Amino acid sequence: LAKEPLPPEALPRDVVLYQFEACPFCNKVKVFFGRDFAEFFTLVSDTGVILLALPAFLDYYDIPYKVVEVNPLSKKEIKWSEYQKVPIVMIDGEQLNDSSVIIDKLAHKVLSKKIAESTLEDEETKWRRYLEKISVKYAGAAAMYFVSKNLKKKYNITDERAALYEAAETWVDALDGREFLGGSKPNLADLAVFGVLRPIRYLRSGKDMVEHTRIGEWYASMERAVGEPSRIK
Ligand code: GSH
Repeated sequence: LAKEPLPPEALPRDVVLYQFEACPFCNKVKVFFGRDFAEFFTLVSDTGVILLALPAFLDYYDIPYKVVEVNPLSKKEIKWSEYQKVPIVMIDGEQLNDSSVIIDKLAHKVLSKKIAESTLEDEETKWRRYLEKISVKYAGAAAMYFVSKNLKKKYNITDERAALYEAAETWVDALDGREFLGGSKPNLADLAVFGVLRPIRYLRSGKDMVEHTRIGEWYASMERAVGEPSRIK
């Protein structure tokens, strides 16, 4: 499957994140790299859901990114830096300090450029708006789920699942028989929805979603199209 070409200057070639495993600011940035479910919600509330497309986007375009675990005591991995806090992100040799700055710049460098440079079809815009709505709704529902779990009110799960299933079915309806919303290749809306769902796909909620809705086929196509994570181990 040939990937949609992007202007080469729009793509970072080399992305490195320096972090502590347990730093809340780092975790905010890690969401970008598609690691964890809980962090997904931080990003939804902090920066808007469209940014969730980024890890899927980096993987789709095979942009390599590296995560460097910094020793919190010696900090020897960031000895070269004047700024001595984490997270730090290097993009093509440019150093970004502070989680908010990082998220902002990454979003601009990668996503906004793509958005700005492509003349988005109406449909794609419409779907990105829709995604913002449902993700906020679902994130809210899931946050409720964690709260209610603590309170042992497990029956609240139903509503959360219903919201997720409904969103999945609506998405499949929109595909209208096409492999991707973008047709034979994923467009940014496909990548954004995939970016949102990927962190939960193999958790209970994601498995349930694939089992109980028609989204599985599109999801599998997206997995094939996006390919292996470009994160360097
Ligand atoms: N405003 C910064 C951000 O949002 O990135 C704060 C970053 C921050 O305080 N990081 C902590 C750190 O690096 C770890 S959670 N502390 C080490 C130190 O201050 O020496």
